[in-house]
Amino acid sequence: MALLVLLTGCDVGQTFDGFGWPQGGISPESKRMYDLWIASCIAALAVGVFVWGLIFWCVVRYRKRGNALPVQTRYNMPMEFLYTIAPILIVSVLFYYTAIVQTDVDKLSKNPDVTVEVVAFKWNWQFNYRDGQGTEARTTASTLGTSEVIPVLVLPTNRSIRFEETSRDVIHSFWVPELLFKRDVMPGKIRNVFEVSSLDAEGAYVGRCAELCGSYHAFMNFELRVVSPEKYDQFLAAKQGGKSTQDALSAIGEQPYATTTQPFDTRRTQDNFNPDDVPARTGS
Ligand SMILES: [Cu+2]
Repeated sequence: MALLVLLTGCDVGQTFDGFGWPQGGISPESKRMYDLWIASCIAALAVGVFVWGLIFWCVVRYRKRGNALPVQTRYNMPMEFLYTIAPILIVSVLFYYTAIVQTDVDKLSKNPDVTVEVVAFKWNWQFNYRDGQGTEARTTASTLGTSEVIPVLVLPTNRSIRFEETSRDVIHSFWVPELLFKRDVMPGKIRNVFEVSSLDAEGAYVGRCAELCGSYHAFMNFELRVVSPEKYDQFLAAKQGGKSTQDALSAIGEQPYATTTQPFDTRRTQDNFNPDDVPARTGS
């Protein structure tokens, strides 16, 4: 394992394109999940190479040489012991590291620097900036997405952020690919909560709904805009002063509208409602 830690320390993952895992996570949690994946792949490959080696060695070394029956090694206790114990050991080690990373990703702090309430509904998002945690806290500023304007969730770098999720109707899922993380947004009393200990790269990142929630599920995009803490404070002050999200973004020198995605044309009248000239429920 010490070897594995060393190997992941240098960037084996990058050489192999992350072994299929998305690269470029922007939170410490996403980096830890990435490292776990890379280490697991290296462990799996090490076992694989060892097993393939044994198979090819056996194929060559014990190929048929005559008609004499080869030595039979059933009930070889050391062998049986080895191939019972080895997989248990491997699974235990993988389980151990998975549990550590999972606990770390799910960890909640007592006093996160920023708390944002994520409200999902068919088919858009509302982001409420809160003055504390839980349902008792108050919303101090809010951004509501519409069919014409993609909601932009503005958050700062270098601060811990708590996401508190709630849905108005069905199950949605809050997903920003760069967090390498998504969590279901449940209706009713369930309030799913998760935290990132920081966001490490300023920029604009597309966010999506990752739970099939109805006709316009695929249109439920939003944008996460990560800015410096100073800009974030100015943004929040502007919002609290009554500015719209777009005006507040302009005020801090940011693009007022989403840059990573755009509103989709729902073509609602055309596809979902019968045009006036075609009477409903005619024909066969
Ligand atoms: Cu949804």
